[in-house]
Amino acid sequence: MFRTRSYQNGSRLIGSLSQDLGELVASGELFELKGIGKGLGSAISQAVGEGRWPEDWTTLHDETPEGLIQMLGIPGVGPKKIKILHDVLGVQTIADLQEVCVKNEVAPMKGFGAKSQQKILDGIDLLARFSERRRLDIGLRYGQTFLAMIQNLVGVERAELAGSARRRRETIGDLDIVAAVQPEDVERVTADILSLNGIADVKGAGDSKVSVILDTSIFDGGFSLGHLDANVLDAIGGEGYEQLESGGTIDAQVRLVPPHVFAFTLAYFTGSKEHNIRMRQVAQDKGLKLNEFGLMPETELTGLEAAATSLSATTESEIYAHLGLQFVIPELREDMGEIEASASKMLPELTSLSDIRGALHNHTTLSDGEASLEQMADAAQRMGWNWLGIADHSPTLQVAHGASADDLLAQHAKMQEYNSKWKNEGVDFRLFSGVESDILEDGKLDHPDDVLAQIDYVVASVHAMGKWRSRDESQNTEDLLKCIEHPATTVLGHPTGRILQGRDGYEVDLHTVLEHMSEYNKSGVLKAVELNASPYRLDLDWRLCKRAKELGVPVVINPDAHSIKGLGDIDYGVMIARKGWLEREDILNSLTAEEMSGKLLG
Ligand code: DGT
Ligand code: CA
Ligand code: CA
Ligand code: ZN
Repeated sequence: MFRTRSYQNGSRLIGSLSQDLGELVASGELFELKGIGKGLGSAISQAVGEGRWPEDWTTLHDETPEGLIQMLGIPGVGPKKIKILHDVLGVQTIADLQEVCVKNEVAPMKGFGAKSQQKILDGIDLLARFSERRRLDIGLRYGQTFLAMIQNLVGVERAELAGSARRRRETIGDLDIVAAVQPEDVERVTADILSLNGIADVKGAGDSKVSVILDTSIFDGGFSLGHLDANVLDAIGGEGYEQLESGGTIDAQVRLVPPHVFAFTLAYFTGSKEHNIRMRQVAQDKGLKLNEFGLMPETELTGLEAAATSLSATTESEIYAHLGLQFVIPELREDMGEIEASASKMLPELTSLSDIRGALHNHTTLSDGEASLEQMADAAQRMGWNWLGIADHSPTLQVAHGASADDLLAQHAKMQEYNSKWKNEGVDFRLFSGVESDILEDGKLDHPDDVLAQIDYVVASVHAMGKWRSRDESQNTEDLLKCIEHPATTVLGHPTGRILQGRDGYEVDLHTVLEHMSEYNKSGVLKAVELNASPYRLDLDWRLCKRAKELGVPVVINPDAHSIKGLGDIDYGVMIARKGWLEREDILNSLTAEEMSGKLLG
């Protein structure tokens, strides 16, 4: 049984080789590689030489039920356990396994127990959630890597990411790529795509469409999740998640079309479906037909033949212009009012990364961050920011080493010193000292008022998820309202507590919460809502960003960085802010240090 491990190691080793495998076999050097034993080495030699694996291997593979192989994907379940479950309980599929766990038949078995049974159930849950969709950050990493490879192929004139990845949805079902290829090159480009790195399986190819499954080998072996805060790691299923993620896959479809229809195909497969339906109506009202091949007068012809009668467009802008519409950026194509705004030339001028001058919710080693105050400040300056807010955890959150009042105030004093120093040196940068306070019973904050009054601001957020998720919406909403009423509360942090692909947030009526915050802002008291930029959260949801804007509640995009690298998550926050219609003046991040200081300190 221990052979499984050595085979897995061998497989990883072969996958990461830079030398030609054929040469290694021919020269016998293969056997000198660390981790390639006699049995594995001769099997590989046979496969390379004769094009087939040893017969006992293929027989074993053929005779092993598919379900047992799929079970290997469940975190914490290895071949040894699978064999026992199969031999003793007759388990053949993941569904079988779930059933025997629910019936409590696994726990009493030798070597398992109640804890292990629960872990298997959690693992099945995680696998199911995870195989449906991927988070935006992961989807984009795959998408941009695969796209760059395709753009590099000879015969590909243009290629773009389409679908939900291009629209920057918070999770991605599958990747869609559109490539402009001359008809005579389609066959060769198709073959070249199929021979690219990172393709774990081919679902279909031909007829101008290639469907594949990508796995992490597309990243040349380099794949890590970076630092995760304890809370998030726990919510996504603990350590097992990293194993899943690094073995994860995503489906991708590439459509090869003649260059003159590229813009139409790109627009079609960018979607959303709802946006497309509205676009087709606009076209129809003008007596035109819009589809993935073109924009043409009603005709008997179909497909590419009909496209011969299409109005011409080499960019999407031209398609919108033909319909009397302003160009709609992909993030807004969700039928959330963008067609109407476009028709009346009232589309927002969306914010972008270059507007960002700082953020208010970040951690240091004072609580569960990896970097010191000095390292975080230095990184923010190098990013071109003019200010940085530090909001370490409060004492109640013990898993995150919440800081005591004394330590908090000491850090505050240190920040004041740095600020004076920078001021004297003429450096346009300053630190703001806050705290990420847990929201406690009855919406109370986690430090005495006199402590909170000494620092610059409070990000109030819920971390006792178990409790909040077990309560009803009205109770949670009421506690949030009370918390907002506290004079020290400036920012409502990750307002629902959701972890994408991990767990739902607690029930809360955010419309009421935002309306409450709106009243304060109308009377000149700053109450801002966070758009947590961690790709695990992206909370405030983009659908509500627009509502916050309408109500005049400022949004602050916060990376919630737990390391220097974590500051980079601001990118995902900006993507979602754009998707949520936010402009420069809707976000606190665009303020100068001076303006921010005025807002926080009066
Ligand atoms: P996903 O993959 O679930 O994250 O979401 P999308 O938006 O990428 O959806 P997908 O991959 O099924 O299709 C890509 C785009 O193709 C979609 O956004 C709009 C377009 N599309 C697909 N099917 C239809 C359809 O039946 N009608 C219309 N109007 N458009 C469609
Ligand atoms: Ca898709
Ligand atoms: Ca698709
Ligand atoms: Zn935080």
